[in-house]
Amino acid sequence: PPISPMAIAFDAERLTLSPEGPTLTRRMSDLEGLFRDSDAWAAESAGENPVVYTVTSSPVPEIDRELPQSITTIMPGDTSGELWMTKGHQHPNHQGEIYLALQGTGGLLMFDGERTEWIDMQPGTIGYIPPGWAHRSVNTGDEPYSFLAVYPGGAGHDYGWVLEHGMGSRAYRTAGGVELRPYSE
Ligand code: S6P
Ligand code: ZN
Repeated sequence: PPISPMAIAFDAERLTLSPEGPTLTRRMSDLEGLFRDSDAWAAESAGENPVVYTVTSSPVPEIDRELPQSITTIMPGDTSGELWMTKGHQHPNHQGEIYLALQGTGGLLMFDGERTEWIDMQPGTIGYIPPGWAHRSVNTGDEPYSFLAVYPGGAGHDYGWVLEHGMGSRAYRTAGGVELRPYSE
């Protein structure tokens, strides 16, 4: 059954939602096949296996015609220079999505299979993901990077698409900030 109208309390400092739905924790070992340096990834996974990001959801369910929200927090770090990031996914039935940066600094990397786009994200930036663009978030700073996502409940998550097609570019830490390099370099 559809859910009722509701207020969700958002704590802008602690970045919590109340009431809240499920929280997801992705550790390094959950990011197999995504970092360029697979040996470094394997060593970090077998070692400390750090938390790379968490996703806290609102209680709005991920079903067609609903409009759920979530807050993703990516820890600062890099694996052989490649900045810590989300797995990235494509929406199987090509629906759009909105991100609002809340804390820290990051980037929104998008790939439609041919073209790559990058949006610098800092608190207050709204990043728009058009239908058909795979999307990955990256922490470019040295503190946690958090953003709010609002997305169609029926959009789904195709993670295999990124394993098959890549993301067009990879984001690396440099002295001056971030550098994008071709996916296979
Ligand atoms: C959902 C939305 C976000 C991501 C989250 C984690 O459509 O884009 O809530 O799920 O940032 O990223 P990923 O790639 O592991 O799902
Ligand atoms: Zn998405």
